[in-house]
Amino acid sequence: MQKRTLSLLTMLILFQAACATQTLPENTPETQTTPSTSETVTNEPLPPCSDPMCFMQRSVHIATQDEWADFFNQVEYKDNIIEIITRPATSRPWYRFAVDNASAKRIADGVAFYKQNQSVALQAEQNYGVPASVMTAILGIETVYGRNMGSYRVADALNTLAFNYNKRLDFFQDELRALMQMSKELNRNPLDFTGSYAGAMGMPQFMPSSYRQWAKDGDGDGFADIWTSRADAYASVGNYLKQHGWQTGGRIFVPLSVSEEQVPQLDAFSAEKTGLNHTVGEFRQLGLTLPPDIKDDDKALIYRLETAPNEFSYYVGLNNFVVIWQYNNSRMYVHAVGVIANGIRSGL
Ligand SMILES: [Ca+2]
Repeated sequence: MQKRTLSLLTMLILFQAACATQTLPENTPETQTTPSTSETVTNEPLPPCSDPMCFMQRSVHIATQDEWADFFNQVEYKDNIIEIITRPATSRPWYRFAVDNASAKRIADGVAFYKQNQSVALQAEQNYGVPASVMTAILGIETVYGRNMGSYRVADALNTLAFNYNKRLDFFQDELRALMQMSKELNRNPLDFTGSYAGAMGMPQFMPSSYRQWAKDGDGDGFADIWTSRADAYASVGNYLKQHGWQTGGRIFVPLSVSEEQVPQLDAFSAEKTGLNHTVGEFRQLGLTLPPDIKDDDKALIYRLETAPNEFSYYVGLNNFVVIWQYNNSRMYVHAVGVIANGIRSGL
């Protein structure tokens, strides 16, 4: 190990002579799948580093060269992570997605989990204004209520992806820096943390940058322990949703009854796949019926889900739909959260 430290440092010194001295901007886009927005980029970003040497040089504002060298001497490269992440994504229709993510069993387990953790769930609901059922549903989809949190060392996962997953080198290099930062802030070894193959941690599956920004200590022991403290997991999810604009009392989605002649227009809305570009009033003018408590000027979108082969149901997504979308950028994910949350409420 010592020998490799020396060689890394020697290489670093040689490398420094050749490498530009700019540093990367510290703030990078939010990790968890924000719906696409067009933000103005004023500075030309540097291309991502292709190796730890360059990365270390650009990251000395986070940790010293010795600390980084020590880190890179201990982390491992995990072949199977690259295999998993580069597997072609199969796009599943809702009726298949729902079997895995919003089944009756998932809902029943959610009711049980909610009941077991009712006091901390309701405490978080009170603190953040997000229904306990919604936070429970997110923990249910992310990790089956804390059962599948992933057993990779986050350091290994990020080290593997940051220099080998070419599609998202920047993203994972930023997360690697965030991991080092959070370790320092928590006074822990960066190799201590476990998570998924992509570096998402604990019951709510926060990436390190999200942990630093949104994780909360719900049980008051001074540590936002999203791995083992359910109070902390609830508080962290609640805080994330609140900070992303959750409207207390607002709905996630509303199912629509649709006539045959409305279908082409609704399909066009559904194909937009962007944020809240329309208003409820606009949809009412098309003859769609929405519950009277939803105001005409509430922002809204329309989406459809394939509920059986070639059969589609249509929904209006409201503000809180887009808030959950920022947790995971998939309409089926958001819909599943709504379905589980409704199921939990009915099952209590
Ligand atoms: Ca805690």
